[in-house]
Amino acid sequence: MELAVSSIRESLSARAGSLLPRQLVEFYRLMLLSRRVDDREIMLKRQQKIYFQISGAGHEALGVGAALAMRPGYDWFFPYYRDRALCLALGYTPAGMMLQAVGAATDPASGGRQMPTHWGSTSLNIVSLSSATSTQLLHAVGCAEAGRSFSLHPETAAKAEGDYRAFRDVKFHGDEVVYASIGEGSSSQGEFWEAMNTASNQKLPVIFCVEDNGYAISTPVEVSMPGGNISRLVANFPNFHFVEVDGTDPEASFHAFQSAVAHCRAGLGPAFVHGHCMRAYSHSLSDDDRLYRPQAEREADQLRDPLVKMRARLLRESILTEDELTALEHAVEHEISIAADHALEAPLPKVAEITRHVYSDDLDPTNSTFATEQPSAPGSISGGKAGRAPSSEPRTMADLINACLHDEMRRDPRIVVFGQDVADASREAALAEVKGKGGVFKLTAGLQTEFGSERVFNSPLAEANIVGRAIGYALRGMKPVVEIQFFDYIWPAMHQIRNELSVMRWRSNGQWACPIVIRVPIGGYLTGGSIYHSQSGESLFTHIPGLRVVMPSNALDANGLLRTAIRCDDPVLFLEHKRLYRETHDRAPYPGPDFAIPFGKARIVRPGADLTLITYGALVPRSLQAAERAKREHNIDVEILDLRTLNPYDWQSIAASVRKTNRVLVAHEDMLSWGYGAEIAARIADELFDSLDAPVRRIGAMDTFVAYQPILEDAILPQPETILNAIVDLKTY
Ligand SMILES: Cc1ncc(C[n+]2csc(CCOP(=O)(O)OP(=O)(O)O)c2C)c(N)n1
Ligand SMILES: [Mg+2]
Repeated sequence: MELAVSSIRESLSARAGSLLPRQLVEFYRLMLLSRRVDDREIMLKRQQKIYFQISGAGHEALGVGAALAMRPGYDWFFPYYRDRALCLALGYTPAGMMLQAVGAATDPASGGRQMPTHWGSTSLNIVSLSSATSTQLLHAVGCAEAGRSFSLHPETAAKAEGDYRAFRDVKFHGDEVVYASIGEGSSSQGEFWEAMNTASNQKLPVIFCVEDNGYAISTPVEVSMPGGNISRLVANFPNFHFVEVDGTDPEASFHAFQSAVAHCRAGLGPAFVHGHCMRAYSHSLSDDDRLYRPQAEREADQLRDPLVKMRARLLRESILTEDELTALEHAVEHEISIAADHALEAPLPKVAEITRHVYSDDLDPTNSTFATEQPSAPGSISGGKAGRAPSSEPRTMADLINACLHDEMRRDPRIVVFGQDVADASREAALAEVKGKGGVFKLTAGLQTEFGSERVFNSPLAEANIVGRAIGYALRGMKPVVEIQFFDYIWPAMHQIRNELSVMRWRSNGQWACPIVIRVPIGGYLTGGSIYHSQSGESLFTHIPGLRVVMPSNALDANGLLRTAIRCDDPVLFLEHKRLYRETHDRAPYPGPDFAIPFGKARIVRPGADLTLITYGALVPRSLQAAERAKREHNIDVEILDLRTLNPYDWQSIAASVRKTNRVLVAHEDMLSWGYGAEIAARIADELFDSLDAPVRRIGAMDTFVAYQPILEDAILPQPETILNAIVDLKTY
């Protein structure tokens, strides 16, 4: 069967005219295969043997046309749930689809973790998709950018030991094309426009396919789209090749994609294929379109059913007889029956393996690979020619983060840095006259000047664009280290972080991963930062499985933890407290280019016997002030633990300290209720109850926003005085 598809693809690519009779038959067979897999799934759903069904019925001609114009395992695919016919024509098997429908352990895309139609195949370059509409378009853009980068610098694809590169295979050809599809309703998502912007601007070889069936569930196209025609709205994007086509016509669809592929492969820019399809069934089996579509409208739509039209054509043009069609249909049914029977008997996923692939199995950032915690001796030069000597002069957190970025970019050519205003100057010529910006906090200063504009560049002002593209880069094996300018503006990227970045490895059962680093300035105590430049909110991210969350409190830790974050194989949210960037008390000498600190290892900032104070970030220096006063004024000896990484966190050190002191206070800058401390306090109460001589206390900001006027900010955020009072209260409980 696979042979038939590849031979038709080769014979098709050689010709531009109308399809030969045998090619039309193969086209029809693939369309029919798709429809009949849907029909079988519908039957199985009605028999309660599968748990969800959504069909590709009505989209088959466009899908097969796209697949036959492209190259499986060579080009890249970011399809959506209606692309059953596309996937089958690329070589995905009905058996693979059925295995996903029943939720089998051997489901090739997700091992029983995702709904049916959430395809994924590493050999076919079909990237695992989520249910979220349009998110994958930004991944497609990043994927195309990574392909371009590898083809310009093939040496960067080389494997390397000691970091994520050992586990990330790289494939590239130089002229591969990236396909990404959505329904017309999904073009209302901002991510659609963000992806179109970058693909256009960068002339990337991405084919955007909009499969227009006139409805988004029950919402007709004119409700969400001005004028009701997406082609008209996108027509002015530069560098695009545009085609609007009857997506129920196999030949027209195939030729539309042939021209789109030719434009992209030639490096002329992206393409936009707008296919007018129809919905042969309701949106999904959970929907009944008779509730919102009049009968006459539904009947008119059925006349455009591509399967019905194609069958009639094969008969009309005497390409196949009725008997031959029946034989073909029987063969397809037979293939599907075998696939369904096989799926219904397939082994189910093991409950014991539920948490497998939340994080990388290959590289554990808590392990000794990263335990080079001793700074190199000053004067010794490690890291080769490019390495820099450790120095004894103390440097700020901002300096040592910047130094780590320089070191790692020298060491690993797959690193790219992008975000808002992170370049020294986008207009390179200006650098002859000006110093360069390098980030609003200057953390990326000098990177573009040293590593060039291909590796360090400004993004558009769109946070989902930054994280979504980074995911695409990382899927191809690159290492984006991106910046979100302020934590307060991370929310447009939250959808990408929560629904794509953190879940990619788990939902694909370990087949796809996107280990990027997101650096984010966070926190208050700035005086005047107010609501949109001083917020915290780390617990919203520690609540996300699959995402590592790091928050250093001093220059040395920031340097060593950022190095681990960059080398590791999991996505990392790296929270940098703005107030600590240039403090003098947290400075440290530059520790050399190989200094790394494992995740999940707390630091004892101050040993003590009477009370354990668990904290992190800007509350570390404030806690230290409070502890010194507690000793001086009340003779209370406080032990301070700086967690440094919030996920994973160092339970062993917490437990050891609490067992010693029997009293514990958790202090953080973020709001108290549902804050990070709630989890730590609950676990201590649960597992260390017998060691406690007093209740577990918490300190956090008031449950409100950070205000502009300093007297308000001071009252809202925890102060050393607040911590001191809690220490005294707890000791005398
Ligand atoms: C971000 C997001 N919001 C809402 C949904 C729920 N949803 C699933 S499909 C769909 C309609 C999509 O319509 P369209 O893009 O036209 O594609 P079609 O299903 O018609 O092919 C909606 C609202 C979702 N999956 N993702
Ligand atoms: Mg639609």
